[in-house]
Amino acid sequence: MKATIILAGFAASTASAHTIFAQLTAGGTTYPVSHGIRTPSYDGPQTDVRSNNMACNGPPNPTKPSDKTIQVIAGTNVSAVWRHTLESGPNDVMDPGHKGPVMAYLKKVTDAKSDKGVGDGWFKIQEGGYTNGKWATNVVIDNKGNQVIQIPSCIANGQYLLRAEMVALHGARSTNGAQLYMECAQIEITGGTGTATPKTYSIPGIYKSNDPGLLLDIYSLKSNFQYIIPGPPLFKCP
Ligand SMILES: [Cu+2]
Repeated sequence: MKATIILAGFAASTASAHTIFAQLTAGGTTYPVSHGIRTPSYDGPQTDVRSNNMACNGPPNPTKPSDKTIQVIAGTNVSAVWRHTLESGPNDVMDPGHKGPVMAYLKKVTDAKSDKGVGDGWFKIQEGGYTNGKWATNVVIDNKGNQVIQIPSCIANGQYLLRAEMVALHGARSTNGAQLYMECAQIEITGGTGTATPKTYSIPGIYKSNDPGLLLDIYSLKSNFQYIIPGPPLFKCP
């Protein structure tokens, strides 16, 4: 009886409350929904970490291109703003039962508006996992959907894709049960010193379906549990 109730709860939350990186705040401006971001009209996850759609989302979620690029100053904080749907407000970010890590990546590109993002070139610039009993997704939900990301001061100027990602682990006890949500924003970074050359990684390729951070039962955590955030190490300016 108890199991039936729990399963019914999962079904309800997975059907109704996924999430989308819908808009970007940079330089004190919150740009309109879908401005400079390839947003989908449906908020479903990607679940196959080997798929090219891991880079900037895609089928079965229909994503739309944007002809905008957002100016970002190196060394400043931007916010990826997450919403349940493209019409949702700050109190409807994602079902709080969607618990997991939060990450952000950059890729330097020639043309941010057309680059598909698939393949090498990515480096991780922000991450949150499980700290003091709280998942990073819940930190974003409690922060009205704002994922705060510091753009490194030491990277080169130019066009980049900014890939923001939230992962929900409620179904992650089985392979490919983790739900990964990501969109790519098209940005132009200025003010960077260009003194660092980050080591880069391929998407797909950064995750494996059996990564300890993607294949685990979050409902039976030991008291000394240490979550291992998936993906490459965090890039930091020297
Ligand atoms: Cu969901």
